[in-house]
Amino acid sequence: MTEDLFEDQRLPWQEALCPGALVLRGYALPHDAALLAALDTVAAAAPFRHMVTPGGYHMSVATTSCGSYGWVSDHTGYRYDRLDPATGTPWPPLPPVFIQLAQDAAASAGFEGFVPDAGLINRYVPGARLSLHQDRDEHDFGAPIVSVSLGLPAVFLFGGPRRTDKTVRVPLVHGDVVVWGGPARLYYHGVLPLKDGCHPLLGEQRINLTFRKAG
Ligand code: MD6
Ligand code: FE
Repeated sequence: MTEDLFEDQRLPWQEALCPGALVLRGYALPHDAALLAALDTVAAAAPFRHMVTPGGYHMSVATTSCGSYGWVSDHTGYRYDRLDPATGTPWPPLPPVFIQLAQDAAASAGFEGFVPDAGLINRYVPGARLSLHQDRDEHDFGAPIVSVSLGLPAVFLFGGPRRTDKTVRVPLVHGDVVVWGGPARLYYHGVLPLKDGCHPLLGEQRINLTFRKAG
């Protein structure tokens, strides 16, 4: 009966970070090949680039977007825009596999009826990091965010409503999904510098997909 010992550790496995924030371990694993194929299509139309922060720094993370709205940063600030500033054309559409995964993951976490209109894609190479921030450029904080980790593992820093709140370290690996909303929607979070490594599917990089309702 050894199976029973591990009954509650089979994937997918849910871990609550706090009310409103949930890690769905391995949730995206069955779809990783389809997600990566769709990612290639998006990145071919809207290439990854290192956005400039309002403070004038280039982000170590490279970004692109898909959907009706893309996330943009420049010297004037952060915003969502219907056009990709690199091409002057609309962002490529959200691939159906992205929409389905985002809806299903949100529903599993208790957020029924989530329909993303923005997919922000972050690419990390070893050393790249994301400093502590809130996601507050979206119009409707009632909608959750669904975040999918692919490739190299990373340590997600998860804090509270104030920048100075204590943070916990959450290791995220290929296939993990974080759903984030309700009372945690505006909590500070970030990603520690990515460690060296080589992932069998993605090589020396981590990809994070975040699905939002921006408009
Ligand atoms: C990342 N994620 O994991 C960065 N934001 O690469 C985020 O900044 C994030 O994972 C809001 C909700 C979930 C997230
Ligand atoms: Fe964020």
